[in-house]
Amino acid sequence: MAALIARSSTLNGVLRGSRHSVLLQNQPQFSQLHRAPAFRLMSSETQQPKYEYIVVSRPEPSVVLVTLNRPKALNALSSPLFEELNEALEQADRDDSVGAMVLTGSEKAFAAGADIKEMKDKQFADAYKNKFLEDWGNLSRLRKPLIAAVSGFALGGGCELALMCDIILASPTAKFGQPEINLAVTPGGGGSQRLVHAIGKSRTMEMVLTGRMVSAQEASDWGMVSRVVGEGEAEVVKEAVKMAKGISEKSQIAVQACKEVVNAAHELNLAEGLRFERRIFHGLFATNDQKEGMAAFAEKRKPNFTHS
Ligand code: CO8
Repeated sequence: MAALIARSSTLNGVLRGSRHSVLLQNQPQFSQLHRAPAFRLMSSETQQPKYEYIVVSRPEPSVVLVTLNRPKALNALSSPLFEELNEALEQADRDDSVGAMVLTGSEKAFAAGADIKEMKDKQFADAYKNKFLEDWGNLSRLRKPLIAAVSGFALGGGCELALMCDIILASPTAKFGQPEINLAVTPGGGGSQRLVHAIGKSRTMEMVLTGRMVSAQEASDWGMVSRVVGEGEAEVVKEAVKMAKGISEKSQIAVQACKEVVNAAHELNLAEGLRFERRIFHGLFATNDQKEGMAAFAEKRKPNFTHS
Protein backbone atom coordinates (compact mmCIF):
# COMPACT_ATOMS: atom_id res chain seq x y z
CA MET A 1 0.00 0.00 0.00
CA ALA A 2 1.32 3.35 -0.95
CA ALA A 3 1.37 6.09 1.62
CA LEU A 4 2.32 9.72 1.56
CA ILE A 5 5.20 10.47 3.84
CA ALA A 6 7.04 13.73 4.31
CA ARG A 7 9.76 14.14 1.72
CA SER A 8 12.23 15.38 4.32
CA SER A 9 12.51 11.86 5.67
CA THR A 10 12.93 10.28 2.24
CA LEU A 11 14.98 12.77 0.34
CA ASN A 12 18.27 11.82 1.86
CA GLY A 13 17.75 8.23 0.81
CA VAL A 14 16.78 9.27 -2.69
CA LEU A 15 19.73 11.59 -3.06
CA ARG A 16 22.32 9.37 -1.41
CA GLY A 17 22.14 6.91 -4.30
CA SER A 18 22.07 9.66 -6.89
CA ARG A 19 24.99 10.78 -8.99
CA HIS A 20 23.85 14.32 -8.26
CA SER A 21 24.31 14.12 -4.52
CA VAL A 22 27.60 16.04 -4.58
CA LEU A 23 26.16 18.67 -6.85
CA LEU A 24 23.08 18.99 -4.67
CA GLN A 25 24.96 19.28 -1.43
CA ASN A 26 27.11 21.99 -2.96
CA GLN A 27 24.09 24.13 -3.67
CA PRO A 28 23.69 26.90 -1.06
CA GLN A 29 19.98 26.10 -0.79
CA PHE A 30 20.57 22.41 -0.04
CA SER A 31 19.30 22.76 3.52
CA GLN A 32 16.06 24.22 2.17
CA LEU A 33 15.34 20.89 0.48
CA HIS A 34 14.22 19.67 3.86
CA ARG A 35 11.76 22.51 4.15
CA ALA A 36 10.36 22.17 0.62
CA PRO A 37 6.61 21.61 0.88
CA ALA A 38 6.63 18.64 -1.48
CA PHE A 39 5.87 15.03 -0.75
CA ARG A 40 6.94 11.81 -2.39
CA LEU A 41 4.87 8.70 -2.68
CA MET A 42 6.57 5.81 -0.95
CA SER A 43 5.61 2.25 -0.27
CA SER A 44 5.02 2.09 3.49
CA GLU A 45 5.97 -1.61 3.59
CA THR A 46 9.29 -1.40 1.81
CA GLN A 47 10.20 2.26 2.32
CA GLN A 48 11.57 2.18 -1.22
CA PRO A 49 11.24 5.18 -3.52
CA LYS A 50 8.16 4.80 -5.69
CA TYR A 51 10.01 5.00 -8.95
CA GLU A 52 12.14 2.22 -10.38
CA TYR A 53 13.39 3.75 -13.63
CA ILE A 54 13.79 7.41 -12.70
CA VAL A 55 15.18 9.41 -9.76
CA VAL A 56 13.29 12.55 -8.76
CA SER A 57 15.04 15.22 -6.69
CA ARG A 58 14.88 18.91 -5.80
CA PRO A 59 18.26 20.55 -6.36
CA GLU A 60 16.51 23.87 -5.64
CA PRO A 61 13.24 24.40 -3.78
CA SER A 62 11.60 25.56 -7.01
CA VAL A 63 13.24 23.07 -9.40
CA VAL A 64 12.45 19.40 -9.93
CA LEU A 65 15.21 17.29 -11.48
CA VAL A 66 14.25 13.99 -13.09
CA THR A 67 17.09 11.60 -13.90
CA LEU A 68 16.48 8.61 -16.16
CA ASN A 69 17.83 5.60 -14.34
CA ARG A 70 18.17 2.45 -16.45
CA PRO A 71 21.96 2.52 -16.73
CA LYS A 72 22.42 -1.06 -17.94
CA ALA A 73 20.14 -0.43 -20.93
CA LEU A 74 21.56 3.05 -21.61
CA ASN A 75 18.24 4.51 -20.42
CA ALA A 76 16.28 2.76 -23.16
CA LEU A 77 12.74 4.10 -22.97
CA SER A 78 10.40 1.31 -21.94
CA SER A 79 6.67 1.75 -21.34
CA PRO A 80 7.04 1.50 -17.52
CA LEU A 81 9.82 4.13 -17.62
CA PHE A 82 7.60 6.49 -19.61
CA GLU A 83 4.69 5.93 -17.21
CA GLU A 84 6.92 6.99 -14.33
CA LEU A 85 8.31 9.92 -16.27
CA ASN A 86 4.85 11.21 -17.20
CA GLU A 87 3.64 10.82 -13.63
CA ALA A 88 6.61 12.60 -12.05
CA LEU A 89 6.55 15.49 -14.51
CA GLU A 90 2.78 15.92 -14.38
CA GLN A 91 3.00 15.99 -10.59
CA ALA A 92 5.72 18.66 -10.75
CA ASP A 93 3.65 20.61 -13.30
CA ARG A 94 0.73 20.70 -10.82
CA ASP A 95 2.90 21.67 -7.83
CA ASP A 96 2.69 25.43 -7.16
CA SER A 97 6.09 25.42 -5.47
CA VAL A 98 7.78 24.23 -8.70
CA GLY A 99 8.75 26.79 -11.34
CA ALA A 100 10.64 24.64 -13.85
CA MET A 101 11.86 21.08 -14.41
CA VAL A 102 15.09 19.53 -15.67
CA LEU A 103 15.34 16.15 -17.38
CA THR A 104 18.65 14.32 -17.68
CA GLY A 105 20.19 10.87 -18.14
CA SER A 106 23.68 9.60 -17.43
CA GLU A 107 27.15 10.55 -18.58
CA LYS A 108 27.02 7.80 -21.24
CA ALA A 109 23.42 8.14 -22.36
CA PHE A 110 20.59 10.61 -22.11
CA ALA A 111 18.55 7.79 -23.67
CA ALA A 112 19.54 5.33 -26.42
CA GLY A 113 16.03 5.23 -27.81
CA ALA A 114 12.82 3.33 -27.28
CA ASP A 115 13.38 -0.12 -25.81
CA ILE A 116 14.02 -2.25 -28.90
CA LYS A 117 13.70 -5.48 -26.95
CA GLU A 118 10.23 -4.45 -25.76
CA MET A 119 9.20 -3.51 -29.31
CA LYS A 120 10.70 -6.26 -31.40
CA ASP A 121 7.74 -8.70 -31.30
CA LYS A 122 5.02 -6.09 -31.31
CA GLN A 123 2.17 -6.59 -33.80
CA PHE A 124 0.35 -3.85 -35.69
CA ALA A 125 -3.05 -4.68 -34.14
CA ASP A 126 -1.68 -4.38 -30.60
CA ALA A 127 0.24 -1.15 -31.36
CA TYR A 128 -2.79 0.40 -33.07
CA LYS A 129 -5.50 -0.74 -30.64
CA ASN A 130 -3.51 0.19 -27.56
CA LYS A 131 -2.26 3.51 -28.98
CA PHE A 132 1.41 2.59 -28.58
CA LEU A 133 3.51 5.77 -28.03
CA GLU A 134 0.49 8.06 -27.78
CA ASP A 135 1.05 8.84 -24.09
CA TRP A 136 4.77 9.33 -24.66
CA GLY A 137 4.10 12.79 -26.01
CA ASN A 138 2.36 13.94 -22.81
CA LEU A 139 5.37 15.92 -21.67
CA SER A 140 5.11 18.21 -24.66
CA ARG A 141 1.84 19.39 -23.08
CA LEU A 142 3.33 20.43 -19.73
CA ARG A 143 2.61 24.08 -18.86
CA LYS A 144 5.88 24.71 -17.03
CA PRO A 145 9.28 24.82 -18.76
CA LEU A 146 11.19 21.56 -19.08
CA ILE A 147 14.93 21.74 -19.82
CA ALA A 148 16.82 18.74 -21.23
CA ALA A 149 20.42 18.36 -20.00
CA VAL A 150 21.92 15.94 -22.51
CA SER A 151 25.17 13.97 -22.21
CA GLY A 152 26.13 10.95 -24.30
CA PHE A 153 23.69 9.17 -26.61
CA ALA A 154 20.36 10.80 -27.42
CA LEU A 155 19.19 8.43 -30.10
CA GLY A 156 15.82 7.63 -31.66
CA GLY A 157 13.23 8.13 -28.93
CA GLY A 158 16.00 9.68 -26.78
CA CYS A 159 16.56 12.40 -29.36
CA GLU A 160 12.79 12.82 -29.67
CA LEU A 161 12.46 13.04 -25.90
CA ALA A 162 14.99 15.88 -25.84
CA LEU A 163 13.11 17.58 -28.68
CA MET A 164 9.88 17.44 -26.63
CA CYS A 165 11.59 19.58 -23.98
CA ASP A 166 11.48 23.38 -24.21
CA ILE A 167 15.23 23.98 -24.09
CA ILE A 168 18.09 21.56 -24.80
CA LEU A 169 21.52 22.07 -23.22
CA ALA A 170 24.20 19.65 -24.37
CA SER A 171 27.50 18.58 -22.89
CA PRO A 172 30.35 18.21 -25.42
CA THR A 173 29.88 14.40 -25.30
CA ALA A 174 26.28 14.53 -26.48
CA LYS A 175 25.46 12.63 -29.68
CA PHE A 176 22.09 13.05 -31.34
CA GLY A 177 20.67 10.68 -33.93
CA GLN A 178 17.57 9.11 -35.46
CA PRO A 179 18.88 5.61 -36.25
CA GLU A 180 15.42 4.03 -36.68
CA ILE A 181 16.18 3.51 -40.38
CA ASN A 182 18.63 0.78 -39.32
CA LEU A 183 15.74 -1.03 -37.64
CA ALA A 184 13.54 -0.59 -40.72
CA VAL A 185 11.14 1.86 -39.05
CA THR A 186 10.58 5.62 -39.03
CA PRO A 187 10.95 7.88 -36.00
CA GLY A 188 7.74 7.51 -33.96
CA GLY A 189 7.97 10.13 -31.22
CA GLY A 190 7.82 13.27 -33.34
CA GLY A 191 11.44 13.39 -34.53
CA SER A 192 10.67 13.73 -38.22
CA GLN A 193 8.31 16.64 -37.50
CA ARG A 194 10.11 18.55 -34.74
CA LEU A 195 13.49 18.23 -36.43
CA VAL A 196 12.19 19.83 -39.62
CA HIS A 197 11.11 22.85 -37.57
CA ALA A 198 14.42 22.92 -35.70
CA ILE A 199 17.01 22.22 -38.42
CA GLY A 200 15.18 22.21 -41.76
CA LYS A 201 14.29 19.50 -44.25
CA SER A 202 17.68 18.65 -45.73
CA ARG A 203 19.43 18.07 -42.40
CA THR A 204 16.43 16.16 -41.05
CA MET A 205 16.43 13.96 -44.17
CA GLU A 206 20.13 13.31 -43.69
CA MET A 207 19.65 12.29 -40.05
CA VAL A 208 16.54 10.18 -40.70
CA LEU A 209 17.71 8.50 -43.93
CA THR A 210 21.32 7.77 -42.95
CA GLY A 211 20.98 7.34 -39.16
CA ARG A 212 24.20 9.33 -38.74
CA MET A 213 24.95 10.61 -35.24
CA VAL A 214 25.40 14.36 -34.93
CA SER A 215 27.87 15.77 -32.42
CA ALA A 216 26.92 18.32 -29.76
CA GLN A 217 28.76 21.04 -31.64
CA GLU A 218 27.07 20.21 -34.93
CA ALA A 219 23.67 20.10 -33.20
CA SER A 220 24.41 23.51 -31.74
CA ASP A 221 25.55 24.93 -35.09
CA TRP A 222 22.32 23.60 -36.62
CA GLY A 223 20.17 25.24 -33.94
CA MET A 224 18.93 21.92 -32.59
CA VAL A 225 20.26 22.65 -29.09
CA SER A 226 20.51 25.96 -27.30
CA ARG A 227 24.21 25.62 -26.55
CA VAL A 228 27.02 23.29 -25.53
CA VAL A 229 28.09 23.75 -21.91
CA GLY A 230 30.90 22.58 -19.67
CA GLU A 231 32.55 19.19 -19.59
CA GLY A 232 30.53 16.14 -18.66
CA GLU A 233 27.12 15.45 -17.28
CA ALA A 234 27.50 17.17 -13.89
CA GLU A 235 28.28 20.49 -15.60
CA VAL A 236 25.37 20.36 -18.01
CA VAL A 237 22.95 19.43 -15.22
CA LYS A 238 24.31 22.23 -13.03
CA GLU A 239 23.82 24.73 -15.84
CA ALA A 240 20.30 23.46 -16.56
CA VAL A 241 19.34 23.67 -12.87
CA LYS A 242 20.73 27.21 -12.71
CA MET A 243 18.67 28.15 -15.75
CA ALA A 244 15.55 26.49 -14.31
CA LYS A 245 16.02 28.35 -11.02
CA GLY A 246 16.35 31.66 -12.89
CA ILE A 247 13.14 30.95 -14.81
CA SER A 248 11.31 29.98 -11.63
CA GLU A 249 12.08 33.43 -10.18
CA LYS A 250 10.09 35.13 -12.96
CA SER A 251 6.32 35.61 -12.88
CA GLN A 252 4.98 32.09 -13.37
CA ILE A 253 1.98 33.41 -15.27
CA ALA A 254 4.26 35.20 -17.74
CA VAL A 255 6.50 32.14 -18.04
CA GLN A 256 3.57 29.93 -18.96
CA ALA A 257 2.27 32.57 -21.37
CA CYS A 258 5.70 32.83 -23.06
CA LYS A 259 5.83 29.06 -23.46
CA GLU A 260 2.34 29.06 -24.96
CA VAL A 261 3.08 31.77 -27.53
CA VAL A 262 6.40 30.25 -28.62
CA ASN A 263 4.81 26.80 -29.02
CA ALA A 264 1.98 28.32 -31.04
CA ALA A 265 4.54 29.15 -33.74
CA HIS A 266 4.65 25.41 -34.55
CA GLU A 267 0.94 25.23 -35.15
CA LEU A 268 -0.25 28.59 -36.51
CA ASN A 269 0.55 30.55 -39.64
CA LEU A 270 2.26 33.92 -39.16
CA ALA A 271 -0.89 36.08 -39.18
CA GLU A 272 -2.68 33.80 -36.69
CA GLY A 273 0.44 33.53 -34.55
CA LEU A 274 0.93 37.29 -34.37
CA ARG A 275 -2.72 37.77 -33.43
CA PHE A 276 -2.47 35.06 -30.76
CA GLU A 277 0.71 36.57 -29.30
CA ARG A 278 -0.88 40.04 -29.15
CA ARG A 279 -4.02 38.72 -27.41
CA ILE A 280 -1.93 36.91 -24.79
CA PHE A 281 0.16 40.08 -24.36
CA HIS A 282 -3.02 42.14 -23.86
CA GLY A 283 -4.33 39.58 -21.37
CA LEU A 284 -1.28 39.90 -19.14
CA PHE A 285 -2.30 43.49 -18.30
CA ALA A 286 -4.97 41.87 -16.12
CA THR A 287 -2.33 40.32 -13.84
CA ASN A 288 -0.84 41.64 -10.61
CA ASP A 289 2.58 40.50 -11.81
CA GLN A 290 2.49 42.83 -14.83
CA LYS A 291 1.69 45.76 -12.52
CA GLU A 292 4.45 44.72 -10.14
CA GLY A 293 7.02 44.07 -12.89
CA MET A 294 6.56 47.43 -14.56
CA ALA A 295 6.25 49.36 -11.25
CA ALA A 296 9.47 47.76 -10.01
CA PHE A 297 11.29 48.81 -13.18
CA ALA A 298 10.06 52.40 -12.85
CA GLU A 299 11.01 52.47 -9.13
CA LYS A 300 14.44 50.89 -9.78
CA ARG A 301 13.86 47.92 -7.46
CA LYS A 302 13.58 44.14 -7.77
CA PRO A 303 10.06 42.91 -8.52
CA ASN A 304 8.24 40.79 -5.99
CA PHE A 305 6.05 38.53 -8.09
CA THR A 306 3.05 36.85 -6.49
CA HIS A 307 2.24 34.72 -9.55
CA SER A 308 -1.22 36.20 -9.67
N1 CO8 B 1 16.72 -0.65 -26.50
C1 CO8 B 1 17.01 -1.68 -25.70
N2 CO8 B 1 18.24 -1.93 -25.21
C2 CO8 B 1 19.22 -1.08 -25.56
C3 CO8 B 1 18.99 0.02 -26.40
C4 CO8 B 1 17.66 0.23 -26.87
N3 CO8 B 1 17.34 1.27 -27.63
N4 CO8 B 1 20.16 0.67 -26.57
C5 CO8 B 1 21.09 0.02 -25.86
N5 CO8 B 1 20.52 -1.05 -25.25
C6 CO8 B 1 21.17 -2.04 -24.38
C7 CO8 B 1 22.01 -3.03 -25.19
O1 CO8 B 1 21.18 -4.05 -25.72
C8 CO8 B 1 22.96 -3.50 -24.13
O2 CO8 B 1 22.30 -4.43 -23.31
P1 CO8 B 1 23.03 -5.84 -22.92
O3 CO8 B 1 24.22 -5.43 -22.11
O4 CO8 B 1 21.97 -6.55 -22.14
O5 CO8 B 1 23.38 -6.49 -24.20
C9 CO8 B 1 23.22 -2.25 -23.28
O6 CO8 B 1 22.11 -1.37 -23.55
C10 CO8 B 1 24.50 -1.53 -23.67
O7 CO8 B 1 24.46 -1.29 -25.06
P2 CO8 B 1 25.69 -1.63 -26.06
O8 CO8 B 1 26.43 -2.82 -25.56
O9 CO8 B 1 25.12 -1.71 -27.44
O10 CO8 B 1 26.59 -0.32 -25.85
P3 CO8 B 1 27.59 0.32 -26.91
O11 CO8 B 1 28.34 1.39 -26.15
O12 CO8 B 1 28.38 -0.72 -27.61
O13 CO8 B 1 26.66 1.02 -28.02
C11 CO8 B 1 24.79 2.36 -28.79
C12 CO8 B 1 25.84 2.11 -27.66
C13 CO8 B 1 25.50 2.84 -30.06
C14 CO8 B 1 23.85 3.46 -28.28
C15 CO8 B 1 24.02 1.07 -29.08
O14 CO8 B 1 23.55 0.51 -27.85
C16 CO8 B 1 22.83 1.24 -29.97
O15 CO8 B 1 22.98 1.35 -31.17
N6 CO8 B 1 21.59 1.25 -29.38
C17 CO8 B 1 20.38 1.35 -30.13
C18 CO8 B 1 20.13 2.76 -30.62
C19 CO8 B 1 18.86 2.82 -31.44
O16 CO8 B 1 18.71 2.19 -32.46
N7 CO8 B 1 17.86 3.63 -30.98
C20 CO8 B 1 16.60 3.78 -31.63
C21 CO8 B 1 15.60 2.81 -31.08
S1 CO8 B 1 14.04 2.84 -31.95
C22 CO8 B 1 13.28 4.22 -31.33
O17 CO8 B 1 13.78 4.89 -30.49
C23 CO8 B 1 11.93 4.51 -31.85
C24 CO8 B 1 11.38 5.80 -31.24
C25 CO8 B 1 9.96 5.61 -30.83
C26 CO8 B 1 9.37 6.89 -30.20
C27 CO8 B 1 9.82 7.20 -28.79
C28 CO8 B 1 9.10 8.43 -28.24
C29 CO8 B 1 9.82 9.12 -27.16
